[in-house]
Amino acid sequence: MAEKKGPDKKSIDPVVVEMLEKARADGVSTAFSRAEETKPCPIGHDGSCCRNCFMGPCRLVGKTTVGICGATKETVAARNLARWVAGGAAAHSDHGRDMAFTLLGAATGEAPDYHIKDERKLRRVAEYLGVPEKGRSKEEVGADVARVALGEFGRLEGELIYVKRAPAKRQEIWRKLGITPRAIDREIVEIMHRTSVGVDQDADHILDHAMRASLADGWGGSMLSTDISDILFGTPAPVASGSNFGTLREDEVNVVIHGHEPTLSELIVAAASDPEIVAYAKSKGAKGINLSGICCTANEVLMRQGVPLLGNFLAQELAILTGAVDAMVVDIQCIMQGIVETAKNYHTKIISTSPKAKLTGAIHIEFHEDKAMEIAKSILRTAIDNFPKRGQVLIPDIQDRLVAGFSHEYIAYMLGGSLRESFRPFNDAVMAGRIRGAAGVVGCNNPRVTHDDPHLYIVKELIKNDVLVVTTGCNAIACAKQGLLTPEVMDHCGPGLREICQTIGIPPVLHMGSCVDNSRILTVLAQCVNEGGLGDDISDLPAAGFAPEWMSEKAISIGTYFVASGVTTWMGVGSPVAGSEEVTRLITEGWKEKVGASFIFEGDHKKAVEDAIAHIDAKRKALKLEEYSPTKYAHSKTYMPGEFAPDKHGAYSIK
Ligand code: NFS
Repeated sequence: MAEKKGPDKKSIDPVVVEMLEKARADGVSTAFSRAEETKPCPIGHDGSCCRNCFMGPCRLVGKTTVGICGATKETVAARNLARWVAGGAAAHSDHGRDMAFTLLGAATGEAPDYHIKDERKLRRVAEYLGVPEKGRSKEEVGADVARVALGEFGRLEGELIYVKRAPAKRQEIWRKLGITPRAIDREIVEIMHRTSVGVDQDADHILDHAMRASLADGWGGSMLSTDISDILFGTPAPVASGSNFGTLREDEVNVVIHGHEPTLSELIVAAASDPEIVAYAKSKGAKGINLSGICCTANEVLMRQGVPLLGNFLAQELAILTGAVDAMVVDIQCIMQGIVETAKNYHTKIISTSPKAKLTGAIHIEFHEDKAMEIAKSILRTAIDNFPKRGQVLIPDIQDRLVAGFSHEYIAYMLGGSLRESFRPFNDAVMAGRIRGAAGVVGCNNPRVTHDDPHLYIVKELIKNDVLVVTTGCNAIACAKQGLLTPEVMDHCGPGLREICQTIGIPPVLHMGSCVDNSRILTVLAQCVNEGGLGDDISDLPAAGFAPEWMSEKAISIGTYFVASGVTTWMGVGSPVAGSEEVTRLITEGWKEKVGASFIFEGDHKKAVEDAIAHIDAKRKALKLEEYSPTKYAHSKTYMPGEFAPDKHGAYSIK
């Protein structure tokens, strides 16, 4: 029998360890304890269970090699993976659609509490989308941008407009393979059709379409979501804030915002400083209202408003255990049903708000954009009324500082200045070998691995080896909690990367936002290629992707569109297609031939990062760049005791 994990092995975050001890003492179940009690079904885990009709479910193990209809292991594993892409792409894209409706409401006056904040971005996006903007008011342009965006979901013919944001060669690869996304909804629906009983049976063919639907997410639904959120709430620029449970306040009403869409959380932020609401909080004995975020909502309101990050996906139940959370306000996605049960043991009110997501047992205050501020205030009043009902409170006194807010616009501005925004200095640094390459490290938490450990190990290894890291989602929150989003972390970087970060004034780990903001990473990659000197396609770049602790369908969609865009991507935890060697081959070697990148499931995060660094070096070699030398730029730094320093072979260790 496997050794039971004590709290100390469940997370490397001391706050999580402390709260898990409290959970045990209080007799409260959490995702961590349930993961211990419920082992994954080994057949489903490997992608060998087909439940797409009622002749089965067919479990393809042992002597059973085909299902009742004759479906093989390859077909079943490919269908299962494709359906996950459909789920993930649907979630991101439906979020994007709602952002477009909010923009439409803001522009027409039907959502009077929303306004177009970033007119410059609006006019840029209008240009991309072919909306005339000269001589027109921002409201006129905004309404047309929203309509064109909404049209992308059900586009009747042609290709998604944003496809042209990709480098020309990448567009050619997609067209040649027949995987250029046409309409966002269409690609998702087509996955569901093709994978229903008796339709597409060729694993390779099913997987091609999975790539197409994932591209409709990355270069469609998610990209529109990011752009429209920036138009409505502002394009992020560097912002300082804090993270972890130490940001909760004993003497203030703590409202935790959790979920994904910024539509509600932005209004909660605005309502929290309304004098009438502040006065109401004081009338109940609190000093004010303290907001903090969980999951990707946290990243959205951090990037634009500086609201502190309370924790990532696995912290949601634990926050309630502090006894200090007066309300947890949720909208959509990554919200565990378990929070309602946990809250029954404490005073926390769980408030669901989305017309799409009700939580049984929670208070439902449905959010509608035409009455947004009024509803946001009523939510806050419910939280304030709960403040006097607090029992015993335990707030671990641990927090870290962070700098976030690195939109692709800001990175280009930072590198080139406001008059000549450009990726030139970055490309030059890569070509000179000061920066070895770049990696996107993103995605969820998963209690099947030690919480935050693979996330942080990979990021630390990368920066130590002169690889610049861009981060989003739960990885960004893990990095924040360990102080990796501050300039001080420079001392943990390789010398070349440090020199560049010091010159430009950026941390080596750049927080680019929420999971839909992975589309910002696609834009950065395209801009690097277009800048010149690093090949003519994304697959030429010395770059890698990681989702070290993935668990959701959304992470599968993200990983698939990274790969289909040309970035070899390592997914941690384990493989959901392990049951089929053929599917494993198709998404690694097969996709490498087709789209120039592989989708690799590797449960050993130490091996994953080693392989990724070797991959980055191979890409440098193919570009005929100078061979990377870890000691070449080491002269620029005198190493002090306790710092990471290279030996004469370039291996880093604490001096
Ligand atoms: Ni994205 Fe995973 Fe959820 Fe955000 Fe976190 S769990 S796929 S990172 S919060 S969406």
